[in-house]
Amino acid sequence: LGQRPCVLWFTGLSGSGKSTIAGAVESMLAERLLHTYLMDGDNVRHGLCGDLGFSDADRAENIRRVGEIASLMIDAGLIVLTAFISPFCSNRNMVRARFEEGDFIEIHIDTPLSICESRDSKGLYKKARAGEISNFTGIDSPYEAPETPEIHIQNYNISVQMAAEQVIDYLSQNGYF
Ligand code: GGZ
Repeated sequence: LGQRPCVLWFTGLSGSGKSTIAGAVESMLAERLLHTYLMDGDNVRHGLCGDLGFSDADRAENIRRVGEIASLMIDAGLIVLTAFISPFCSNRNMVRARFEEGDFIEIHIDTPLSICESRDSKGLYKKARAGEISNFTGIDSPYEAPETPEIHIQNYNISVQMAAEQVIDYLSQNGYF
């Protein structure tokens, strides 16, 4: 296959750009004829994790299941991209421990809360501020930023293209393709 399977684990606030950047990375990998799969809330939280909400325990279980599926997809030879808030260091580190060294690549999409909140594409921050949604990450539920992610992207005043290229550069420099 000319590719080393791995999971690209995107973490960051709602509205930080995780899914958008992961989608752009996936397109760039596809141009190189690499085999990928992208998991995010849109294709996981309705089916596989349709029974889960946003309590700390439910988020932990969401992340655990995504990690297990990603592990199976690595066995199938894929480059897996996951885009979940995954707000807790302990949950992310639990997933990391499931993988061989180098198979788990943590990518922090670091966007200031004020920017995420000003985008508010789904109006969820507004609802959270109004108390209509509880346990909303960044408002009344914590986000624990990774201390030593493999890739740290400050997603502020840069294009999606530039953010995605940081991931592509990391993969090519470290021999994943
Ligand atoms: C955070 C919530 C919440 C609460 C609904 N807190 O911007 P979105 O809409 O598309 O992304 C958010 C998504 C987060 O799901 P994850 O599976 O990524 O979360 S976790 O990793 O913590 O399990 C948001 C929407 O779901 N959403 N309620 N209370 N985000």
